[in-house]
Amino acid sequence: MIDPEALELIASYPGPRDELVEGVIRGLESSTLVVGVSEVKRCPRWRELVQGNGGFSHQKSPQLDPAASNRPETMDFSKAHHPSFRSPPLGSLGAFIPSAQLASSKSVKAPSPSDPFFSPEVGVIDGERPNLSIDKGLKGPKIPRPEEGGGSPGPVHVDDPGLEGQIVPPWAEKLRAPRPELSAAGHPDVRSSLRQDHAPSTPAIPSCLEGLSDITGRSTCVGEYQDFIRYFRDRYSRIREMLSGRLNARPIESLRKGIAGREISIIGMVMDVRTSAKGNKVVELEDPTGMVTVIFQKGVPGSEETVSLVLDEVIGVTGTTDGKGRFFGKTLVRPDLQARSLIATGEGGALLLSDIHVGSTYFMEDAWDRFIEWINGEVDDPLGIASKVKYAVIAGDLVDGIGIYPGQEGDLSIKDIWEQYERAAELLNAIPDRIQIVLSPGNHDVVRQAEPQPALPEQLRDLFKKNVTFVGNPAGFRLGGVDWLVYHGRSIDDLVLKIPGLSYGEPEKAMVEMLKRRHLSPIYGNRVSIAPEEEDLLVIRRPPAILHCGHVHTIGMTRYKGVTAINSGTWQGQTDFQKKMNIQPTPAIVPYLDLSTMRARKLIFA
Ligand code: D5M
Ligand code: FE
Ligand code: ZN
Repeated sequence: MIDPEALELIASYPGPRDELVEGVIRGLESSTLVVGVSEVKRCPRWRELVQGNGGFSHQKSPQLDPAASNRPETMDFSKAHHPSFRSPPLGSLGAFIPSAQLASSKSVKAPSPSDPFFSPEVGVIDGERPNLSIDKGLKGPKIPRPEEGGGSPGPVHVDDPGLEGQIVPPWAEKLRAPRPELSAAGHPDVRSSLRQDHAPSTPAIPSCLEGLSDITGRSTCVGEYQDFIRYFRDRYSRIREMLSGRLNARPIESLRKGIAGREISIIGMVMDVRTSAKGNKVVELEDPTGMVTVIFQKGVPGSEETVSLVLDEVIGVTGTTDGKGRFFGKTLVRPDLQARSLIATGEGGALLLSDIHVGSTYFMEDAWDRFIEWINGEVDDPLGIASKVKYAVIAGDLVDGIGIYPGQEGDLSIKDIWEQYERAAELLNAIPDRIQIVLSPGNHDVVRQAEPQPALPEQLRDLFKKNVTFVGNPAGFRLGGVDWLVYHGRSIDDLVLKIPGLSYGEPEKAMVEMLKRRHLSPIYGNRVSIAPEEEDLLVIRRPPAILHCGHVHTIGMTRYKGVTAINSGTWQGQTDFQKKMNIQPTPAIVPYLDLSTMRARKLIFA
């Protein structure tokens, strides 16, 4: 991340700015999160030219242009913005291909410095995926890529019409584990991404959760180009498998003249979608054997489905080919779930939480205290819900983190990442021991940003009581007799942007779109950085009984084909940024799910 003032400073540099940027990056400590003014000013290039005290004797010092700082032009910061671009990986983590090499074989769009959500990832091709068929030497046409109020006593209960139908005991003991060194080697480095999971500090967790599926301790990718091909093929073949029960599809390379006019089916990944001048949808579809242009003519029954097509989703299409590389689509088939009223029921009550953002000045501590009083049975609870709660699942963003977006320091009441987790542990440890807590990370937590994310590192786990189980993001597991799929939900930002009819106010609709596509983050290369692991853990293999997300800070519940989909909102009040963006969070409302009936309620502590 770069401090805007540092960026201005760089923009005002009278010499070759790319050289300054390189110099600044070379001088960075591996633990640097934000490049600030001091990092720029201590660069020899800066000192030489601006302060005039030397550094590189081979260069003459031109005069400082007094107008330079007002120059409106922007500089190309794309390479320098990649923290790993110039610096070798830390430790002996094996082969590592910086994105420069990826860039040589494929056009790589480096993250824009103006995107506050830029995740400093290693080897993630941003905005473009490799062709599925790349190593077969098949060249398809070159396709450009487009791009509620309560208070004491007890919570207010609101039945949610979508599915059916608002509170600390003093610390028995303050948990003060010895504080580990915050070094690049031992501390979970939020800048490192693909390599972090290799660190011995994040071993697989001996979990008490049945059937746990997550990346923790299993990451193998190093971000090589071939990793990406393998990753997309895995995505393709898993979803193809789901579709092949509904379609008898042929490989795209077999669409020759001889079969022109006959109705046939294909299964491919969406490489491009555009609307032609005549209003037809033109979709470039790719499978491991080749690529074809699919045309869905306007007004043809079923063509409405095509408005929600997104890049990189895997679909089936039935239609006819002209044998010359064009395919006229009649039906679009998604790997959607089979209709069912309910996947399963279990036992006990569960609280769904997310986006607590401990350490943020906006964290709603009073509301959290009410929640804690309630769950500990210290206030009136007419429906007796508190005593029925056996589980609490947290879908990410436990803390606000540090260096997540420029200027975040001003929004932090706790500026030290370790202290944020200490405080978060205090808050969670006030939940009674009888409640099993499952904790999955989000983009504000101190694990790699690329998804799938591993569970919190071991040093942090020690802060929490034994009733907390740590899982990755996403994580599939069995709890209370039913299958859960927990995913923080960063892809909702992309889905809301790309699918007409979706909004931040109704995050459950975006979750339904995930289920229809059997993928938690179908669009590759926008907000979500995906690590090209051997298996695509973001594929929704078996329909879960519960899909639980967070991230967008708005509560939402629905049932879709038997799956209970819940977004658990937040505990963070509206931030200045969200005010500017007109994002209206619904803080301090907790979804309670009775697993024996799958009926949900909103408990309001705001
Ligand atoms: O994300 C909370 C929500 O707010 C999520 O929908 C993204 C949005 N958000 C928050 N900060 C930003 C910035 N700086 N740019 C764009 N969108 C943003 P969370 O993960 O809790 O920060
Ligand atoms: Fe959040
Ligand atoms: Zn988030």
